Amino acid sequence: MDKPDNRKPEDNTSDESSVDRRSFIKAAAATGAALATSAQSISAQVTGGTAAGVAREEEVEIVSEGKYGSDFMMDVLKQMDFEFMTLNTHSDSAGLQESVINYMGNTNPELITALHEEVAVAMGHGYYKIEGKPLAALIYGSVGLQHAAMAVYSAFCDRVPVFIMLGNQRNNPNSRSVQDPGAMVRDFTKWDDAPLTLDHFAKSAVRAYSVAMTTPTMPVVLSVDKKLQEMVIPRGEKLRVPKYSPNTPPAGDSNAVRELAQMLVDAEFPVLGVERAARSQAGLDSIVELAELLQAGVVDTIQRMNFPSKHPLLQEPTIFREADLVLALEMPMLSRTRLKEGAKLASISSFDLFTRSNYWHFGNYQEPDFSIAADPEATLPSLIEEVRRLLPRSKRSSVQARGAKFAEINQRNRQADKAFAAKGWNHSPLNTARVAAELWDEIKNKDWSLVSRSDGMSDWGWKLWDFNKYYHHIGQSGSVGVGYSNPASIGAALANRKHGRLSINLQNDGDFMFLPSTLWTAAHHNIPMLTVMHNNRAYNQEIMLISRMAALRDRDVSRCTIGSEINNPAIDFAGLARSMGWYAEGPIEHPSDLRPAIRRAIAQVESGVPALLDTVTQPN
Ligand SMILES: Cc1ncc(C[n+]2csc(CCOP(=O)(O)OP(=O)(O)O)c2C)c(N)n1
Ligand SMILES: [Mg+2]
Repeated sequence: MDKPDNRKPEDNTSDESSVDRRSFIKAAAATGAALATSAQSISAQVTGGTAAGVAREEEVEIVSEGKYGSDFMMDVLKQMDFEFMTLNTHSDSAGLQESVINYMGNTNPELITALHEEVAVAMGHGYYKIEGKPLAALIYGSVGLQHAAMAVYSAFCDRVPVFIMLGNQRNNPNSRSVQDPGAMVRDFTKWDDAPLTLDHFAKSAVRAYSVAMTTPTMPVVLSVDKKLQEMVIPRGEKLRVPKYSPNTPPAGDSNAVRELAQMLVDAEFPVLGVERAARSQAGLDSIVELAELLQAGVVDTIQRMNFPSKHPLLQEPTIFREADLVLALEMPMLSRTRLKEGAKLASISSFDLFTRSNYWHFGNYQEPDFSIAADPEATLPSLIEEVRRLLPRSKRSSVQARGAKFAEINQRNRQADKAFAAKGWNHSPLNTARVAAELWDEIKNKDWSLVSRSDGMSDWGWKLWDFNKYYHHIGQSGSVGVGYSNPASIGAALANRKHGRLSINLQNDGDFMFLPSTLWTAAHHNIPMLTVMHNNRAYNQEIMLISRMAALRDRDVSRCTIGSEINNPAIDFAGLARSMGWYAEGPIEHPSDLRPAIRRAIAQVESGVPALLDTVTQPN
């Protein structure tokens, strides 16, 4: 009889065909378990599939007697302290999944069932933007990764780390295995590997995490061979878990920082452009401090929660034209063509420290006059220090004067927004500004977090609500790929749950329908959140584009909903949500029905239940 200890790892596993009913029954019998016992309670594993794929009785191993490859893998992952592992279950990760369940007790990580692999990765995207650390996603290496690909690309564009593990069978051409699974997403991940041994897994897993978490943060992929997962670790085998030491993010060189500080101090009308500048509340606070110290205007593309939405120094992008110096903070796509002739452009960005070339996400070369390749959040404290040191007393009054000018412009912009919001206030379908305003009245005294893109509901949330904490908003998608928002919002809501925050998702109908199954995951895992539909029953942006095209060609604009409406039949979003365990109301078409529905839905969310309001809205 073969002792598992003596066998080579590759003999010591089961492939899909060997886990047939006959061998499962033998395994159950070998442990003394009753045949009627459910699969979860049988602690046995069939090992050693033969060439014909039939397991022999003597090859049955009892889990509790030894450690398996996937147990060791979890030992390695323990120090990363993954709170959650999203997955769509598959045979090539059966070893890992079982180790999470029984070896780890389904805690740190806890498995989160995703009904589509794109959901598994996009949830990681949203989760990171609240929690500041990644979750792990366990995905079928071949077909699963194909489903997940757009979500990987969105995370890459948005500089978000997701720790993706792929189940794969390197040695089995009869399975849906892949020779080089990472290849498909290599253009939009930072690093990947397919370890050959457990020792190799340990080193690569820690490296992958370190690479993913170092600025610029990005997704990484680790292909985990099924046989490695399932092998019994031979007795006496010495395996160690490499220690993970987080890298400090790259901060700007002190001479360069001093030079930049001098440029800022000398500028007459400086403006900060902020994109993915803040990674945490500390980053947001630093940007506020620098802006206030200089009384500089701030233009925010809101890819992160960089700057308070009601701050008087916040400006519209047109202000770039008036600046004599623009400092772009993690904003590599800001083109100097948007600046006035002769204006200077400076940059602090980690973009050049790592990027990829095939899938475009970078814009034209920025042509900065002065550039520091570094992480803005890590660099800002020393820049603030230098500015404070260099700012002469004699400049104080001119600094205050330009601050007053920015505040005046900000005030004008806000008044224009308010006037615009009031247009069509009583319309049915609903005015999106009214939906955002009524919602705000109900949440403003609560601890809330907007877990969707700020341009949801035509930016009205961003324009009308008071965003001032880092977790108030998760920023945009990175790729602008439709289908991101619904699952990313649930990932962010999952992160918000333990903090007791009220997660709000302003959800476009087109985006929703890519992955409606996302809702089931929220209900199944008790993730409370309020989803309010921007249900304009259309891919409205596309209708606008096609209509413009028709107008330019002097042809019939009225037909341009063809191919872009999501109507006839109208989707019953409330019914769909209820079918997956959500509290839901709608369609809500009349403004007078809105406020009571919001109150009822929030009460549900506060009792722990996800709730959806199907608000039928104006196109914009
Ligand atoms: C994956 C993907 N497919 C197609 C597009 C093209 N696209 C851009 S906007 C848009 C419409 C989005 O509709 P919806 O989410 O309902 O928002 P609305 O425009 O109605 O506000 C589409 C299809 C895209 N960005 N991503
Ligand atoms: Mg729509």
